[in-house]
Amino acid sequence: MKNPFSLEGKIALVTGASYGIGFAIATGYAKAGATIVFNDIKQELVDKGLAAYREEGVAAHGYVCDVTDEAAVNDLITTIEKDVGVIDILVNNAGIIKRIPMIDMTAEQFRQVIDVDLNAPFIVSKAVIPSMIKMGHGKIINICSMMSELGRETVSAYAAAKGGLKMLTRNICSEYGQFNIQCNGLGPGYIATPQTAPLREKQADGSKHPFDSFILAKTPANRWGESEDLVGPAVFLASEASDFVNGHILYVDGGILAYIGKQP
Ligand code: NAP
Ligand code: GCO
Repeated sequence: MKNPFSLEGKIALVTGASYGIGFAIATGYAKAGATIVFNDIKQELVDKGLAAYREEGVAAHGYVCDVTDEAAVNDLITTIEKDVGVIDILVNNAGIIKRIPMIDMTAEQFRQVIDVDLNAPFIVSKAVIPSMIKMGHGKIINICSMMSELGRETVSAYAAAKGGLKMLTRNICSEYGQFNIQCNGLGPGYIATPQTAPLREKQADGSKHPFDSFILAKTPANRWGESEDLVGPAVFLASEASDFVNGHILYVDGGILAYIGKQP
């Protein structure tokens, strides 16, 4: 029986994947047999990413592209199709967060987060779907969040974007499932990456950051996630093993969404 989790012969584009969650997912895809393509917003990051992939034995293809720029994204997809081949798997991973109380956040700051975290997945998905339709298959995985389901102080723009990304995921499923395109979300819990580093910084007296203790109390696994915790679920959603899974948000959160939290 063919391994249903194999990605042999597939081309995967992971956006914003020079490091962090995107890098871990792309590396896992390479180990499952896929050819890896990634982009980042700066050449120096792409170069660092290429070196990091080489250290993992992965001969990745890296491109500079701001995912919020539709013309640049369309050029990127055309270039990838010429240089590497048609994209079978898209992971909309690139993302930013601004932690600012809503009434102190400017409309421009709000728009910047929506632009990267919601508009860009629309732009990149729109650019790859026509070729997926021609191929007769495709996988789109949107990196959602606990904030696709929950709010918290200071992350209004991010939660609005990630909530919208959940529904964009379901709508791509609804509109393109008939072409054998599966679009699902992957919802990480709290993962130790540069994006959450400010929430884990040791205090001046050497004690844990209060948010660090808070997340441990909210997580049955009693630990922060690692990017590697996401690789298996991401391979599943990119593989033939999930061909009848569509419009689903797969939360990889150590149990946070199921748990009221440890009594202080
Ligand atoms: P990260 O460490 O901040 O990495 C984000 C990546 O996206 C960086 O490489 C960044 O490049 C890139 N990026 C940002 N804006 C871009 C743009 N306009 N065009 C192209 N690339 C861009 O974040 P992460 O923790 O790995 O998170 C990756 C994804 O997972 C994000 O969508 C995030 O919202 C989501 N997520 C994270 C967690 C967590 O706990 N870490 C949990 C749930 C969901 P630059 O360095 O140049 O900005
Ligand atoms: C925050 C964190 C979260 C995580 C992630 C949780 O400030 O609350 O950054 O938003 O990044 O999205 O799933």
